[in-house]
Amino acid sequence: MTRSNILLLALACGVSACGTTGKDSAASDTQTPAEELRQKILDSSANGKVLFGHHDDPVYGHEWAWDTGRSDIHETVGDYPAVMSWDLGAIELGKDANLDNVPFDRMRKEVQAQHARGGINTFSWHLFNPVNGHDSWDISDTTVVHQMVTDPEIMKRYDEQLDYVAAFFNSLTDKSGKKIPVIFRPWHEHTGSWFFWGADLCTPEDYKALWHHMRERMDQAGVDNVLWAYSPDRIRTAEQFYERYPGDDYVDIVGVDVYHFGGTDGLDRYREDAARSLDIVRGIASERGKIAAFTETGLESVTMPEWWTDVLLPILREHPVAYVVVWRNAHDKPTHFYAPYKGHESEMDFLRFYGDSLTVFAKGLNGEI
Ligand code: BMA
Repeated sequence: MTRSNILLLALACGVSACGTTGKDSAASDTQTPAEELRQKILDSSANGKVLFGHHDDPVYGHEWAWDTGRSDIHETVGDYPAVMSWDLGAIELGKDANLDNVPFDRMRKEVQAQHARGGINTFSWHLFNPVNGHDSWDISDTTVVHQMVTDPEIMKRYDEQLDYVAAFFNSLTDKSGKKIPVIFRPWHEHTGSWFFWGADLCTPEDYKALWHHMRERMDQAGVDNVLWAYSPDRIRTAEQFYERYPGDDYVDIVGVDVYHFGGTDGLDRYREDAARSLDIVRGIASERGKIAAFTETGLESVTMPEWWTDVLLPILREHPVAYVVVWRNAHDKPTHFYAPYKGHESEMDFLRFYGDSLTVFAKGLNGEI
């Protein structure tokens, strides 16, 4: 464990997490499911470990889809990711499957399986907006968020959307009927302007109101199994991070999304942006008693065969956070993948990444929380 990790843990315990959740895991009887998950992640981070995550890992991968028991990561290293990432987009329309066609029933089963193997689940939400029904990437109407937090009719529709999300989280139970704790990371990458909730699309006040309203509605619906993650796209300063921060009462995890674009040419920029962004969230996490995370990253098609140990691992070693998530391996877009698969040219390097003492996959997390 590095000195900065020890400091991080000491501050985290001093400020809130250990203060509200009991001094150690022995107090788990009195913890809510979310508090148990928080403690589990803090313990792992205090041990100097970084949990590895992958989006939609066990439901499809590079050139396969919907089989059960498959996973590109498992087929590469013989282990599942410690963190499974999912997306709820389209649940708000009452659909049976999300925007990438993952059935919600299947997602629930995989969340239960991941929980049973000791792993963690995190959710993003690429929703269809409640104003004109267009997808998250439609930025043609700059009034959507404002309407969602001020127009009574649109607010009612937003509430109905939130009720679908709440019902899903409430339906996540283990075999004994106990709620499964998960991470929810709504309104992500809002420092960019490619989603309808992005920086140029709404004011900081309206953005924060989205969060506040969401949280009230979820609390009213009895959702007590969620850790809330706030995750801008790459950031330059702490001020930029705080500009739209909904407040300590609304956030458990402070993260950041930074992708590696442009292969070798974009390497320096990626290293600099990732290092700076991670240091900002690490500093904020330690000041405020939050968990720090690398909530999304990756190099599309993993075009550098040693990307895992040459690029990502050194970043994680020098700027450690609780977990890192790489995006999906699409089954229907041959170049849209961020993790290796059996036979990919970065497979051997990913095995080294897997074997490094810094990284943790599902087998490194023992049993149910
Ligand atoms: C994006 C891409 C899209 C996908 C969306 C939600 O980054 O992977 O193809 O629909 O995420 O998962």
